Amino acid sequence: MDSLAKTNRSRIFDVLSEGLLFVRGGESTCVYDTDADEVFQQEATFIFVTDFHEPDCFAVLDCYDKKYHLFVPHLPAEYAVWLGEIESLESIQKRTGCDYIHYTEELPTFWKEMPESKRLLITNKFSKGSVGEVPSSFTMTEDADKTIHELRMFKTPEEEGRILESCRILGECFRETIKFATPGRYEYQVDARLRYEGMMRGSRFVSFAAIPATGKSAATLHYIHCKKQLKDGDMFLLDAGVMYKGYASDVTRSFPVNGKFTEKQKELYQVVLDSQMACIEMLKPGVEWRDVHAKSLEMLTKGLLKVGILKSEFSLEEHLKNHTATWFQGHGIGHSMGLAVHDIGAFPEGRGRFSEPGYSSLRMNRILEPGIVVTIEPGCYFVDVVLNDVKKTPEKVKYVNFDKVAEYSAEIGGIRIEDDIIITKDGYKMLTNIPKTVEELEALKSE
Ligand SMILES: [Mn+2]
Repeated sequence: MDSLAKTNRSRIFDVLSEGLLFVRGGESTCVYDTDADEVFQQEATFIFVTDFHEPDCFAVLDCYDKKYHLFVPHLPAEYAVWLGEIESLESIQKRTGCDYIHYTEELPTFWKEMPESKRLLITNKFSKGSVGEVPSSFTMTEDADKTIHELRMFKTPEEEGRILESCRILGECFRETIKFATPGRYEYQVDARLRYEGMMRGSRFVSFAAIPATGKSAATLHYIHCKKQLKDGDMFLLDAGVMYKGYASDVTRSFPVNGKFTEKQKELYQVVLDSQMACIEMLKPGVEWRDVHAKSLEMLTKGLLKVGILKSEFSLEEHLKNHTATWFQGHGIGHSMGLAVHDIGAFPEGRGRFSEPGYSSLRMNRILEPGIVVTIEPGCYFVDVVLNDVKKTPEKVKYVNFDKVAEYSAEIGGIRIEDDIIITKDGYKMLTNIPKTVEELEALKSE
């Protein structure tokens, strides 16, 4: 085991000088009301603290003495028959580097024997229900979330390494899957191909249910139904990610299933790509996340004015003031990413969600700093329910040329382009490297 969790624990000890930090691991589960085991995936914060990927465990970090206690289940003998060899406590201790190892059944005694001077118990929301019976002399807080969210936001070199590997694997998955997504296949088969390619490269899990959307399906932002057949002429939107040792990646590519962009597809694709490039270029420490989002709306407005979907009889400023671009890009510019694909810590103390129009869908409210990993994912979609509302609203309808909307939406459901990026001391570093320009995608499709 590498030093990832050890580094994280010492970061926690640097912040918390007192208290017992209790973290609950993920639980083994069965499929609904059956005895069929589900595939176990470890809980994110537990990975952060322990990097131990077995179910039904707890960790206690003794911040007074900077010691790490690991609690593992006392497995019955028959486990060995049905599920495999039971690892000895010595072996687990060696493997995890924990200072002390216990069975989970010993937790009540552990609390009871804790000296009076060490009776501050800190948990997070996820863990608090599992602390068991704690003597009344303990003080309990749920402050752990605050501390852990903030630490998880800033990636250590070890964490960056894992995310980079996750992104590298995903790049290979995308290359194979984009080639595979041809007319006649089904959306769920595209999903299957991506999972296959990931597993073959060591990614046992995806980082979220993939969005493999052909034609009109791509107008649904989190489309996961996966039932439709790919037709010649369709644009395809593939938003997917894999996990590598607990760390996520998350990429979107949009491409024609027959391998050749039409003129209209190419034009609108370029609008989204220009927006993405402009947003990426502004990434550096000190930049407000909301300003990156504002840039994407500005770029989309300019692009839609150029292709004629937004009416140029109104000025750029007037379009921006009326948020006309948000009728075509209803989501935020991206999100933080790490152990979770939408990583926690995006709203630090004193900074909540935005309420003003055009900004309420943002998944983060922070100033960028080195070590933060973000996705940049502008898009442009023709969403019937949104556009029908625009059509019915006199103060909105005047800004949009619906003949143009009809022309473009006949060939495009939606386009999104997404990459993963880490903020560095003086700018940013791309973590993903997957064909993206019209030329690159057409060349890949013709391989
Ligand atoms: Mn994303």
